[in-house]
Amino acid sequence: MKPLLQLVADDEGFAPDLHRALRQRPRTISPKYFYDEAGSALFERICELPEYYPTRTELALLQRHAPEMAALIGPGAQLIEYGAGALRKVRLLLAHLNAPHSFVPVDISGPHLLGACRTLQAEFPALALQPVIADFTRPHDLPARPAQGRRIGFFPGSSIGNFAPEQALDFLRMAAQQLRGGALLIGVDLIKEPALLHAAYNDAAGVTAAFNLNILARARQELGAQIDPEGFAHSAFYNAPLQRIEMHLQSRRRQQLRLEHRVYEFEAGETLHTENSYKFSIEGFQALAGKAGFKAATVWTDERDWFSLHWLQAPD
Ligand code: AVJ
Repeated sequence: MKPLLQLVADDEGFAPDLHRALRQRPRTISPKYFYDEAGSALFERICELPEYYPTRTELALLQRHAPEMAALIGPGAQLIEYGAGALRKVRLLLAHLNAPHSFVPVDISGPHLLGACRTLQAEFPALALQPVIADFTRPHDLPARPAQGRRIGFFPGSSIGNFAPEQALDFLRMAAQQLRGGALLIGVDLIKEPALLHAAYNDAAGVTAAFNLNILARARQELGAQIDPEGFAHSAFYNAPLQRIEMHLQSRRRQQLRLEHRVYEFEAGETLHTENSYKFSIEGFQALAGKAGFKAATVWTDERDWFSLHWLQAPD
């Protein structure tokens, strides 16, 4: 198991992106900076929360329909997982696959990915595992295509919801090219009653708040930023017209924040926008996928229509 490591360009990274975020109005930073080791661990705790329905609902759908999905994937497939994380969901597919060519998890968090791969390899000793440490939202290389089977993409968790509509389209266009001749199996969270959405991002135990605030903890630890740990509050709400949950870090008072000799002012109530989590209708998502060149096929949903998994055929 030899990982393919792809470094990001020098002008990219947490420090320059955080400076850019703090100069901008409104202030916005990419949610990819949530996922250091502590953040990844907090996200896994979110997935276990009673209020956070997406993981549980998607896992049940995978469990129920894995044989049918494996049949669609077919023999000798090269399975590519975008933003692989803990590799919990893919196990359900792998267990049913017919002689897969290889499994290629792509993730930005190297240590986390390699740890998860070691555990997976122990469970599937015959599986060819080819991890790629890269930011899957930027151009990246993959191991060569199989001579026989197809490339199949797997993008669970409704992580597509983190992208603005134009970025989601860019990602889907990139995936359509990478997966030419194959397909994409993608998890998409559905529009539902706002109270249910609100609860999922404002859990009683405060894990989502800790996850959100972890961005500031990282800035202090990694970049030596001077930020009052008590100075910001977690804020998450459903923006119905834009069909998205927004997460922000909201300044509790007027204050200053120092990052590498620069000083930034926050007014009381001013926010740093840390994440969007878009929700879709089935038709709305299929239309978006269609614009990227995919052909919508099977859709699996739960009884309450809270979450969906889509089988999208990539162009030839
Ligand atoms: C991993 C992007 C799908 O949007 O629900 C969970 C991240 N943020 N709680 C989501 C998240 C707050 C999650 N995604």
